[in-house]
Amino acid sequence: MPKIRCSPPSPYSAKVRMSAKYAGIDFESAITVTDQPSADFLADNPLGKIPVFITDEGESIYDSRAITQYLNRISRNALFPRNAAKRTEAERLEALADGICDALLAHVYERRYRPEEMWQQSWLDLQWGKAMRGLDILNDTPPKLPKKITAGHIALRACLAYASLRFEGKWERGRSKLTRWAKRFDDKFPELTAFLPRSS
Ligand SMILES: N[C@@H](CCC(=O)N[C@@H](CS)C(=O)NCC(=O)O)C(=O)O
Repeated sequence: MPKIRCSPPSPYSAKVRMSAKYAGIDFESAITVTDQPSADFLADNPLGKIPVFITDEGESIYDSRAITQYLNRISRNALFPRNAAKRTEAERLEALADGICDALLAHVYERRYRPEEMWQQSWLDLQWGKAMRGLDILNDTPPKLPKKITAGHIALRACLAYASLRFEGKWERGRSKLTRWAKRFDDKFPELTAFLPRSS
């Protein structure tokens, strides 16, 4: 069975595990620590980042967007529309959700890996601005939630759960369309919620 290297709080791990589940692809989760990467892990991904998808043949695939494309191919388009314009829209939604996560993660890492007296406020503000602008755009026009969703919808759900995990109470005000969207997503796809970012 394929293996996904992942960790419970990671939004990109959540996205690929939810995507695999949605696409009907069985996998085993291999919880992986990134702080002190093992030799095995680095053999799978020299960047020492998760998620990594490892096929039955032992091929490792990263990063998360390469994985969602791969999952889409092996599931005959379960995750992206065939129509070119719609596909671009889904890929852009995935990129926006991932980009918000990149900014939030940079904010978390600045505070996690540097002593407090060295935190760079201008850097934190720059990252926060990216994340909040992204969330504003999405709140203005939340994507429709049809029965057949895309990896873009899944990325957005993972992103909102990560924002709530790390920044609860700091992003939701004025963005009630998005918080309602997340609730509707969970009601419609309860089988995916087990993989949403949570503390390890
Ligand atoms: N662009 C990558 C980002 C992956 C990423 O940054 N993952 C984090 C965990 S959420 C990680 O592995 N961090 C460890 C590190 O950067 O050394 C993707 O989409 O997979």
